[in-house]
Amino acid sequence: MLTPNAGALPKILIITPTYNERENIARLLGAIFEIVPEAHILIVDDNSPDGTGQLADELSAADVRVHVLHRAGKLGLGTAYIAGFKWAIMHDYDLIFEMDADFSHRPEHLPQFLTLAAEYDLVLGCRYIPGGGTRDWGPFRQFISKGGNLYARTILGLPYHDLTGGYKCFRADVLRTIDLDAIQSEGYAFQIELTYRAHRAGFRIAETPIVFPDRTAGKSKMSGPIFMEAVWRVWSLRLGVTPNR
Ligand SMILES: Nc1nc2c(ncn2[C@@H]2O[C@H](COP(=O)(O)OP(=O)(O)O)[C@@H](O)[C@H]2O)c(=O)[nH]1
Ligand SMILES: [Mg+2]
Repeated sequence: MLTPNAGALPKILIITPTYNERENIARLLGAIFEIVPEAHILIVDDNSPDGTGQLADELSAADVRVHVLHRAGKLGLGTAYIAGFKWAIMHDYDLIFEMDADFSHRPEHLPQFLTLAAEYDLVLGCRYIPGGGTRDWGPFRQFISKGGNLYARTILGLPYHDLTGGYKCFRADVLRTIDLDAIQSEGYAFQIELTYRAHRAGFRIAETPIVFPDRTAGKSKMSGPIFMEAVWRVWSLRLGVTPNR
């Protein structure tokens, strides 16, 4: 399909939501630019008490490739990405990544996403296919994550092996087509719902193996309620409570 940017190099945006990631953000930007210097990065910060937003502003002032969206308070991962997606569409980016700020989504994997994005509309970073995996996880966490993926995959009838992960690359078309305002999920459910909606809309989806190490700096923001949201939201998607586009 012809896009406004057909023939030219794709404009790449990496969206990274932050809440208290002061120890990670500057290092992450450096690591990304070392691998994909032509990319732009959008930090969506929720008024982090540790001053991540202020640091992001300083990084943005020093580099035209760095952009920042500030929100008033901790409003959740899902709406942070939706705000980022809308910003990406408004600014005509062609390829839009989701990436955590804590190095669990390793920048070294970016090139393999970019290769597949030439042919696919959505590329999913997958821990649970050959070549992928987790590092430093105990057996219980592995069991919950693998079990959660099997649960969502089975109930929604999807052929993909990592539905809860959030290292993804979208072609702008996907984000323009999906009704972003209809998405209400926040955490793991948000990732499941995006892939489900893209699949239902008929987009071509590829999987690429990623190795996912645990964060070494800062703390996880995921919680029991975020996990439970995914458990029931899968059924609400399956039963069509949420519109399919
Ligand atoms: N803007 C924003 N970012 C968030 C929020 N919750 C989590 N994040 C960010 O989302 C990414 C993934 O969160 P993380 O706590 O590492 O999740 P985990 O890897 O599943 O433990 C990190 O970059 C967090 O800083 C939120 O409410 N708002
Ligand atoms: Mg993390």
